[in-house]
Amino acid sequence: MRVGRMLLVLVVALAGGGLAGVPPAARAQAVQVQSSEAEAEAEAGQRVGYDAYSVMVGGRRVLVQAAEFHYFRLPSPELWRDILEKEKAVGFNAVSVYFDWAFHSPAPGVYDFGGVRDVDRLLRTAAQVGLYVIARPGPYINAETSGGGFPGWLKLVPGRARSSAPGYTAAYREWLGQINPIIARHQVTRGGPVLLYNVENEYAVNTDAAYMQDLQDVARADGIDVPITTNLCCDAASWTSTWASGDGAVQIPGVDDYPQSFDCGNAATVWGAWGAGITERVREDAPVFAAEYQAGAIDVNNAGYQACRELTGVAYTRYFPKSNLIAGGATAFSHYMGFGGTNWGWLAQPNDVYTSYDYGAAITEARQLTAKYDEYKRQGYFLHAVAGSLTRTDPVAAPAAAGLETLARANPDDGAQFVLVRNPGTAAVSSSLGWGRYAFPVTLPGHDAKVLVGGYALGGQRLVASTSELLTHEAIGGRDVAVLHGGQGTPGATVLRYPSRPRVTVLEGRVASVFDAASGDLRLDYKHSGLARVLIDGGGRRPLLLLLGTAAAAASFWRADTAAGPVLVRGTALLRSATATPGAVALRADTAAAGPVEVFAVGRAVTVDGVPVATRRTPSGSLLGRLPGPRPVVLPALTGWRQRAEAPEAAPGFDDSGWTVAGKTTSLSPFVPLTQPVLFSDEYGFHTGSVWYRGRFTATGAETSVSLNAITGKRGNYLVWLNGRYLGSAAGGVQADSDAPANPSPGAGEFAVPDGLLKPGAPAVLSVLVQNMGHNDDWTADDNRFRQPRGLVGARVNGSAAPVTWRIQGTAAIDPVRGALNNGGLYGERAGWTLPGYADHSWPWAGAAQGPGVTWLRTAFSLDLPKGQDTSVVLRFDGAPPAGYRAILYLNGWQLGQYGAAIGPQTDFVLPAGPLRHNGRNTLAIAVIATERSVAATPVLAVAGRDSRE
Ligand code: IPT
Repeated sequence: MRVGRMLLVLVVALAGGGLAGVPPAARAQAVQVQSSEAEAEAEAGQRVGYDAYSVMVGGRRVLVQAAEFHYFRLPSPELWRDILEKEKAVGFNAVSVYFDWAFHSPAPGVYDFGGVRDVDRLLRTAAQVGLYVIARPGPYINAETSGGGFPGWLKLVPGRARSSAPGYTAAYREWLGQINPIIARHQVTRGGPVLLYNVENEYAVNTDAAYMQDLQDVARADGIDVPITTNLCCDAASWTSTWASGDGAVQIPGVDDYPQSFDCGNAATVWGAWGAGITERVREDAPVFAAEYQAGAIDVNNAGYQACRELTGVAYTRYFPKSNLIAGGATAFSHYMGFGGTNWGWLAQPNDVYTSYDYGAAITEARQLTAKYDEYKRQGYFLHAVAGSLTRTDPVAAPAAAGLETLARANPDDGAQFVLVRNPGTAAVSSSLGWGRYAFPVTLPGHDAKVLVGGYALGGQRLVASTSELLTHEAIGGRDVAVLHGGQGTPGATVLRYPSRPRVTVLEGRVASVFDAASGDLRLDYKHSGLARVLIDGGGRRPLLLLLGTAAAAASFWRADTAAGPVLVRGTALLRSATATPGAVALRADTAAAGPVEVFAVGRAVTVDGVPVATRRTPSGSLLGRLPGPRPVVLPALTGWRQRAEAPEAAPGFDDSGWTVAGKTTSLSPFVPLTQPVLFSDEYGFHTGSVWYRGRFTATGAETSVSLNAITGKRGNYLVWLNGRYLGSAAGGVQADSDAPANPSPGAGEFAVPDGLLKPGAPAVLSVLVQNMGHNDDWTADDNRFRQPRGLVGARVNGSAAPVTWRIQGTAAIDPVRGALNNGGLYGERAGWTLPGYADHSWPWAGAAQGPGVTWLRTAFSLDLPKGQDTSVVLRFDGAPPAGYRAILYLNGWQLGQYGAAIGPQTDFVLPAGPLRHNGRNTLAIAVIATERSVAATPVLAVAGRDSRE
């Protein structure tokens, strides 16, 4: 066994030189080597360099095609592999990853890298899948995460965040001291996947060069030896530094491009709202790096993420990223986001996002592939195929086409030309492209673009020019197989050059060919329709199978590299990987429905997920078989809900003696408390979710009302009781730096004291439940936003001068498995009502109206989902989110969502495998926080997607 494995490793290592742009670790995956010992044998560190054209690994140019992925938004390490395999399968060779400080650190000096926080495992998985990693540990990451990645406790650390102030410096060095060694040991230079190391995030205003420099000095001292990058956003006019020179300069400054902005509600009309999105060269000696290339949007106006997917859909993707390539000359870029995921727990920054971080990405939050994924694949495969030429190009004069815009680049060494043809108008244009000696008909719909290739060594062939876009070309079994594509019904022409007349056999479709003996040019003319197949052999070159299809036909192909060369597969819903031995090809593939599968590979036999597939040889030389679809999935109805009201904290006699006394008089926040003492929840160590306050005073009987102010971030609220009597609720304040002067009384609520409620001389208790929604970001690096308090910021009993003494309670204890951001401080959370083991059998059946206040619903269900099949399950509420209450959803103790009209439009909540037991018993708990008497809706289970897979 061991001998066999070593032999395979050797074979693959030899073949590795031919896998241009494939991370070295992909070789390990290609032979399914799992043992780290074998991996170590296969891997040796390679130097990462760069010049003005591209990044280089071991002296070889690499076109870095990445997608952003946030492990912290998918609380299921087993599913990290699923997402990474999908990013790999789309043709990308890298993944860009933020590391969220707050996700790992509940308190100063306390760091957790276990379970869903096991970033070592993440980096290992990336290596096994064969993806490079762009590591982005911040310390500031933005990313719509609570605090922009800053832990809540940083609010108590003196010194401006994102500066060289000593307090902040000590804090971020503590984080880097934890995360850098992990990243460092997974660098390409040590045989791992980490290719680039990005410091800070869009650090362009209120900058401090000493801080920017220290981040890099610390990284170097911690062993980071790959190139250091940063990402600037988006508008050069506002940058105070480009970090291209001087103190704090990075090696490869990148630019974030968001051409479509974030107005998802107007997806139909927005086109380049934030400009053409052409990434600029920031530093002359470094490649053009689009560190974040818009690939979705945050749903700032609650239009729903499907609208964001349209805003940044196929049309956008066909136009802007292609322009970026040729106009900007980018050879490294990352699509933000490739997969958005979920703001589970209290991960979200409250002002821009709700639970879902689907982002309208190409892979949905429920891990399903979309039409945008198809477009990524068309571009991803193309770039993979031409990377050898496209990683070193200069602008050249472009062939012209009346009514269309053209731009071109060429490789000075091999002469390959890349021509962008785009239609900036909204109406279709049919024109003629004068390219070399040829005039080719071209038709482009409005707002569409193509990148055409000419003068190009296509495997063993000479491609003179083509008006079809290239999907890929692969050398398979002694011949070239090339796939070209164009819009349905549009004209296509391809010219290939031969030393002598070749034989042309049209196997399928209608393709006209003319050979010009003088030039040796074979010109093929056709209309893109279905998939035409042309076999060209003789002519002094090895055979070529030319597959000429529509864009949809192109998207039906998958490619993978194996030790015996590349494999092309047509059909299946996903090709995860392939392994080949002379004689057979083994695919790991998903199907969404029964259907044909066609395999272009060396060998006579095919297995899919280990099961042999009966195939026959086609005239194209491929193997054609049929695959079954996934098995049906039956989900149980959710019944047997039990219900229990809580909020004992509202009752006057509640024992709060164990709570923290809130008596501070000062705070580091620039926000001046409206009354004393300081009640900001962070001051007392409660950084996450709900907090309770109890204020005691001696009544005079003259009290008229209670005036409160709470800042919660957008979507938060608070509920107020006096001596156990519910007085009402108010929306929490959202106080950004800019409205500070305009809004001196954020989150104000005025609550009348009912007549006769308070007796002169008797003790009175004011109970306030505040829903803190997470911390503001620090995008402007000025502390006003980030240090904005949470919780009560002012409290006054009107009509009385009696002093009020306060106690506060938040999260009781950090959940060791689910982490610091999972729970807030509701009574039920403190008492373990969220957990599967909690005994609720004495609770009454649900259904009665409850509230205002806090009510819990619980039920359990068992699943027995088909094994070896990927089922994506969601929790679905019927109808629009309710206005009278909000619900916090827990699955087996994992806080996976918040539902309510004040939160956002979301009605489907993804239940990822891991937290969800696919074959076993599960418990759901829902905390309903009602501002009025309500009957809470109960959700159902639904299937968001199912794919067969092993
Ligand atoms: C840019 C950030 O770098 C990233 O973290 C994320 O917040 C993203 O945008 C938006 O989702 S910032 C921007 C102003 C485009």
